[in-house]
Amino acid sequence: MIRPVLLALFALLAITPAANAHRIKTKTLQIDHPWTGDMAEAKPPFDIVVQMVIRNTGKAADVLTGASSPHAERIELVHAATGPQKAVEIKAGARVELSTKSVYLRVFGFNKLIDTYDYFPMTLNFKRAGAVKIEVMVEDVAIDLPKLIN
Ligand SMILES: [Cu+2]
Repeated sequence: MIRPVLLALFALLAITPAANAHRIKTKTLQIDHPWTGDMAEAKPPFDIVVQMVIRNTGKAADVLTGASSPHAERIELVHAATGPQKAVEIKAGARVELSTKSVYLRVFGFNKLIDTYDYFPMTLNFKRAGAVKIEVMVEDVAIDLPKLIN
């Protein structure tokens, strides 16, 4: 016999928005919706761009120093206007958006076609929080690869 309480719980689970599921939390960081564009018919290896929002919920500044993925030759922080960048500081309480409008993660030599709405693994490296594993979603939109400066 299924009790009404259980039924109510199932109903709640069913309406939980998908966006809430795509948040990675550590003690001091909250990473929302890391994503890349539709890979369409790209032929591996190819370059992609990864965007996300990082919030520092801790009491001390942290610094994103790099990233890696088993599917990537290498990943670099790149500023759309000024080129390669060593790190991105996220002050205590601050929110930083990694996007092609400013600083973004540029993935070189991605070696696998991932279907739209699927995910691939990436590790972000922070000075304080250390290695943080995330899953990057392949969205149903195209991202133009910004021209590389330098
Ligand atoms: Cu997401």
